[in-house]
Amino acid sequence: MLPSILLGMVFGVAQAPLVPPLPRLPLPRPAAHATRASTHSNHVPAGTRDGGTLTIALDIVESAWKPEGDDDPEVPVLAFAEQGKAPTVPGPLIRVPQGTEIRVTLTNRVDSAITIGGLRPGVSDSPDTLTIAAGQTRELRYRLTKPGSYFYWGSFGGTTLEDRLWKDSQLNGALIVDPPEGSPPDHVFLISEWFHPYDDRAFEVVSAINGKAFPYTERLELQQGDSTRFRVLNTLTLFHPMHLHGFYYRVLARGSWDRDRPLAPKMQPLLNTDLLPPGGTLTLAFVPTTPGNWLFHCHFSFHMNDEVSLAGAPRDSGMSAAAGMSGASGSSAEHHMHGLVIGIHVKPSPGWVDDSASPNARNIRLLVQRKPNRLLDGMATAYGFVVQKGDTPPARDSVDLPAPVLELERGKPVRITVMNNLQEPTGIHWHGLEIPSFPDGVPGWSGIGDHVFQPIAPGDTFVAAFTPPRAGTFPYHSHLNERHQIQSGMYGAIIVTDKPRDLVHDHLVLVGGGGPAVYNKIESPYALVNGRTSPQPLRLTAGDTHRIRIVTLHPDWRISLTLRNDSTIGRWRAVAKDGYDLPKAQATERTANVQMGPGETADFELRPTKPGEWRLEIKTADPGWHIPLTVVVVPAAAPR
Ligand SMILES: [Cu+2]
Repeated sequence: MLPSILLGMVFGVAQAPLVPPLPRLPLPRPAAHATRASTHSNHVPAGTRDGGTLTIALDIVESAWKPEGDDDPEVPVLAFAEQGKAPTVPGPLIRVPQGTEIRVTLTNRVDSAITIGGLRPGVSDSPDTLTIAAGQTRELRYRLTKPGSYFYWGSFGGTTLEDRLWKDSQLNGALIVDPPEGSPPDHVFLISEWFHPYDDRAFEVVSAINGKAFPYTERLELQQGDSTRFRVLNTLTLFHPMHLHGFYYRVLARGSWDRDRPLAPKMQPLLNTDLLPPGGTLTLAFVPTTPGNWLFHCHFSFHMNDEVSLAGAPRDSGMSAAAGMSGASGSSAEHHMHGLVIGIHVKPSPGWVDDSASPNARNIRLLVQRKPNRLLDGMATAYGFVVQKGDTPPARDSVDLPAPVLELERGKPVRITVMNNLQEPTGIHWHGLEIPSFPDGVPGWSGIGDHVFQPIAPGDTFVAAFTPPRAGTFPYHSHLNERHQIQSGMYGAIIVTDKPRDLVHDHLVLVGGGGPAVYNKIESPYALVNGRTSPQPLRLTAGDTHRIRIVTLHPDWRISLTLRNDSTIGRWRAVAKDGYDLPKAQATERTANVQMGPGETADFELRPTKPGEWRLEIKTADPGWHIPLTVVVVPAAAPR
């Protein structure tokens, strides 16, 4: 597996404006005897239950998998099949009550040895794998005693979960152990990826949830107000910042393929974006309180755009006309999203009325514009925002960096008129705000019934009317062609408060894109902190409590932030996550270091005791760029 840095490098170049897309590459063909894998939504458990025993026979077979539409490519994979049935991607669901005895017969029907992990979570303290030679059968008997969300997996003999590329990448199955009293209804989402590298470091890749990539993923039909529970299983060696539109979710457990860690109720955070680690699992619950169309998706733009789609890639490896074929598929706006996206329709309760429109709303006119030669030492065009003040519009080629902070008052309605002065369509998402679906800003998706938000065409306007119900720190950003538009600057902060901010003690650190990542060609970082590659220092006062609001919105990177001086890492108190104030048990003082993915916000309180100079080191979690932000602590004003 290529580390995400390489993903960023290749994809970054592909997304640079005026650089043609990489040619689509020929895909390997399924073996002649391969059986088409069916896909499923992890709702029906496999095997035969008899009292306290589950008997299941799993074969490992050559298969062919179609992760997207009927006309899109089919690729070769190894897959699990319940004996006597067609292979499936993901593999058969194993779901039993705690204490069940498992009798599993594994038969390797492919011509390589296969290593299997994750079938026996909780049985052994160390990671538990076994290898089955080609043609061999193994029988296992054990008891599953620890409730939780797990997955089993297979890889070529002697390799591990981390080594898998394309052929063995779909050897995955969900394994859920329910407590004796049972679990509330849930949806089990298994994330997988088929990744085919080529010699010249190019690749073809598709990312899927339960065997299908958006827009072919399962559509959830929920009823307004119904408790909803997800178990998310990440079989990749990549992180995924999983973002839910419209609602906060409660994290009930975080784990990995071989162990699960339930959180005590008072330690369960409420958030809308959580960084799911490689091999990790996440169990979450939420209540869809507002009807309409919503999304649950990975917030890395290259895990939800056409870079993780095989549509358009040639299937015949003899085809030479492949070069130059575009990967873009479908012209409907909904199809701007691919890969790791789940669509959610929430049906309104009887009698529900949308009361978000208000005649007394405050008006904000937000212009979306571009300024050539503004980023990357003049090499790249900045995309961004300007708030119009008065009747005279600002210059058409002006862009404010950092983007204007939208200072909103909790409970006070606003009407934000977005004017698109770009030469391409866009849509703006007010990330994390609990507002109606229509202004949520996902083109071709947000809305209810046939009242669906459409992309804002060049020269057009869109009015987002809503009332922010909660005080906190939120991002706003482009939700169309995000890789390019957010990389180029289309992101900013929304700060919702009850009273005007005390700017002496309340500080914003906005980290995000600073131009397309044209690696090795330029010196300056392709990122900005507070709109600059060399940000202006923060000024704090010794003895005072300061609030630092961090917003990270680089579409490609996990970002690490550490407050330090030459010898010491500082300490701060966590006070909010994703705009939600932390309850007392979670609002703890801790080492001033945090790792955040795109779309996450976090607020910390800092009380420097004496004057001096600190640095907030802001850098990519993987090798990439580094921008230090100087933090100057000045003496407290002399007492009078
Ligand atoms: Cu992702």
